[in-house]
Amino acid sequence: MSAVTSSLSKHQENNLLSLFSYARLHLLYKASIHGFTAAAFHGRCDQQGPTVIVAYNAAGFVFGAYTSKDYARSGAAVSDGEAFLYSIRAEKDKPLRVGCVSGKPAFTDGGPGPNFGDLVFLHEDKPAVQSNPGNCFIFQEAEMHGNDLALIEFEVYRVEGLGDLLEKPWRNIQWTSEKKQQLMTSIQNYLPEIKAVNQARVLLVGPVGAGKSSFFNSINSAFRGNMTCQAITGTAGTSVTTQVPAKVNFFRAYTIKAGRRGGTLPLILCDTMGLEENADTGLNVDDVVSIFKGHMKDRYQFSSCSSILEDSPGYQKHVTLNDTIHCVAYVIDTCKVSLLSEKMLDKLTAIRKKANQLGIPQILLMTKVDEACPLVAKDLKNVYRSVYIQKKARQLSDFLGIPLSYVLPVKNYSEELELDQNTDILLFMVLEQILNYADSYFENQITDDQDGSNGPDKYLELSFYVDCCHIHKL
Ligand SMILES: Nc1nc2c(ncn2[C@@H]2O[C@H](COP(=O)(O)OP(=O)(O)OP(=O)(O)O)[C@@H](O)[C@H]2O)c(=O)[nH]1
Ligand SMILES: [Mg+2]
Repeated sequence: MSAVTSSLSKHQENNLLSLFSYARLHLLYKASIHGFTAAAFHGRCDQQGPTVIVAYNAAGFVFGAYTSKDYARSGAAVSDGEAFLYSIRAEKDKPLRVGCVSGKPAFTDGGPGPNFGDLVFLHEDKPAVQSNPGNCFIFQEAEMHGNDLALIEFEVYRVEGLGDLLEKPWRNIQWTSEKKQQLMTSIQNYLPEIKAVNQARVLLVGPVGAGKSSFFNSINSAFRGNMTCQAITGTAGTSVTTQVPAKVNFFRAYTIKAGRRGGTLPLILCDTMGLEENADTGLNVDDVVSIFKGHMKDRYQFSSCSSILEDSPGYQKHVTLNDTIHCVAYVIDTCKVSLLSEKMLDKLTAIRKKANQLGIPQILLMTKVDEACPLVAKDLKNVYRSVYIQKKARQLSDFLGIPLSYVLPVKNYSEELELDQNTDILLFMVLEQILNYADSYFENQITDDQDGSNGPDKYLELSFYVDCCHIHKL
């Protein structure tokens, strides 16, 4: 499924955003893809909170309506003091903004297309607008839409307020070179609690394009001391991990070196193909369970039609605690939190359930904090002061039932050519936390051995148990 993209040019988007105090736009509906019908509009735009309609005509006008209220097909006339109609034209610097006449309703919340009285969109389920100014909104038709009432595109965006900066950050970070050095040293010196295990094995799971591979590249770069791109990254509707056959559709277990000729870190980052909404595309839950249990070998080639089987070439039958996953990091794009679909949340919940059953600690990485909040883009040190990022962290914690303390914002390297101290610090903080949680996993294995009579063999038994679970699907 290819991604649905906005038809707004950067100039038009900036002009539209200038009508709001401080907001970002999420595309909910695009008529050329979803249909120029009232049913398609309501299916995607009802109960979405504040939204803005963006209609395009062949005369070059981009115009529409904002409401802070829900569409709900209630049949009621809705009053909304914040509602307005607007129009953007390339040759004009400032958009036209027309507020609602006081005391008049902003729109009729019916079953047909959005009806702002003076402008009725998707009129009679067609790519058309009915224009009748002078009742609730006063405007000149030539200025609003140039008297061209046929639409070449019609979109609706959710408008999300970005909020400001908190007076006090919700987590304290020292943004100093000493802190960076201390974090690096503590990660390099990390030793898993269990002697038989050499490296903490961390699995990165998340929707397509969330930044899983970029997270590995970023950590690798930060430790190397220069930018690296070992894992292939990119943007597309489907997982980059499946686009170039025989090149990137692999399960990868990456080791990381401290410096070019330095030693290997006590950490393995396992990168997977992205999760997709549909049941039969992207990474499937059965494959995730096989990875949890250590059965998937490095470079196993994912297949979206079937999960790994015991007789598959990349299946590792005999596993030890070195092969199992010790911590799962869910990777979610902060910009897309409110667009996570039920289907995607169901998939993530199914994976969480399996991880819980196996006692694997889980953490949530919110990537692209720079894209999500301009205040963070301006200065990464604002990451724990941004009201928007905090709101998204809380939302994610709610959606997935993961305590807020396990939700960590992060910014990956994406287009930079040089490393940045603050980006490194945030990345290392995440890594340090991951290692702490991996330790909880190891500690649990040890506390299970209450009488202390079991040496390393205990873990061979455990691994055997893991294996049996798989075979007998206990
Ligand atoms: N600005 C910004 N861009 C990011 C960040 N993380 C990733 N990106 C960009 O997002 C796009 C997707 O990143 P990937 O790392 O390929 O995502 P992925 O989760 O591995 O995707 P699949 O393997 O396709 O499932 C790339 O263009 C990255 O450069 C981030 O923190 N900030
Ligand atoms: Mg990837």
